Amino acid sequence: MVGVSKAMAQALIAIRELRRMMDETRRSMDESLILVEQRDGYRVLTLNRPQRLNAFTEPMHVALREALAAVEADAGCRALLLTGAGRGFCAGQDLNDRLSQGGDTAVLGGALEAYYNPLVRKLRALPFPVVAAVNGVAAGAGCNVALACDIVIAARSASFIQSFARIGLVPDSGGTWTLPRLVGPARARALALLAEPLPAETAEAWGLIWKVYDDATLMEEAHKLCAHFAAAPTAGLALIKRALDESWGNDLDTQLDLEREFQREASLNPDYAEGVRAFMEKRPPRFAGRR
Ligand code: T3D
Repeated sequence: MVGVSKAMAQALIAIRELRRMMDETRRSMDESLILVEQRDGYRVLTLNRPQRLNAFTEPMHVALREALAAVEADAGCRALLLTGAGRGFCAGQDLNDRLSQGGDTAVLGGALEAYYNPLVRKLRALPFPVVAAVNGVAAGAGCNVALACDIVIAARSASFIQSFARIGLVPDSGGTWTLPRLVGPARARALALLAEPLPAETAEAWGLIWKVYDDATLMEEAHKLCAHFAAAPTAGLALIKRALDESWGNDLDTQLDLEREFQREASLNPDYAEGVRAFMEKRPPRFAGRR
């Protein structure tokens, strides 16, 4: 009798544990770390950990990597919009994952190799424009991931912080490459060494980002940009991205050769013929956007 009731108690505990695990799985499925929205010709990816200002965790990196792979594999996708849920864009690495219960920190480098560097490389290499709509604070790697996008627009209330120096780290996710190229060496050094927040309006005035919009209109403007790109000559835009990126490592002579080759490639795409015909016929072009 005693044996039977012990077995029943164990079974009840096992059922309760199973229920708890199922609830947890359901909850984590409901709380997608990356929200994906399909629009006509483009996709919106929203970083979704608003309670932590969308700071990166390993599961969020994995979800973002999968979402980006799906975007790239979709031949009908001609632009990408990246933004953040809640009041922040992204606060960089989640520092909760960098402090053990005993108070120790780990030696870094692994997450850059596994996640941040491939993410920046992917954003640069996607064969269509990537728009970042910076809806709030963008700090640490969150700032530099935004700056890796092709067109960065921001809410007037947003700010950009190279917060690394505040915790004894070095700007990563391309920051040491991007910053001096966008704002020049003097401003890049001050931003990286002082780690002060740069208001969105100053970021625009300095050429760190493309444009600032009132908070209430940011997303509307971001969607307008993406809708424009979704009707643009996509293959040509991909070549523009590559040509501008490759220019940093080339002298003028090499770049002129590259432009000749890219122009040849662009002219073989039907969108070029459509563009010229539409101009001659005084009508708007209808680009197929094959890539
Ligand atoms: O492998 C590697 O680690 C290398 C890769 C490194 C890449 C990096 O990004 S290193 C840099 C990491 N990021 C930071 O150092 C930024 C830390 N955050 C902040 O300095 C501030 O939160 C902000 C300036 C971004 C915003 O300030 P504020 O006052 O608007 O908001 P808050 O109250 O500080 O933050 C709101 C909540 O989000 C708060 O949680 P609570 O108190 O309400 O429970 C805060 O702790 C949390 N939060 C913000 N940023 C992070 C974070 N939690 C964990 N990690 C964060 N990065």
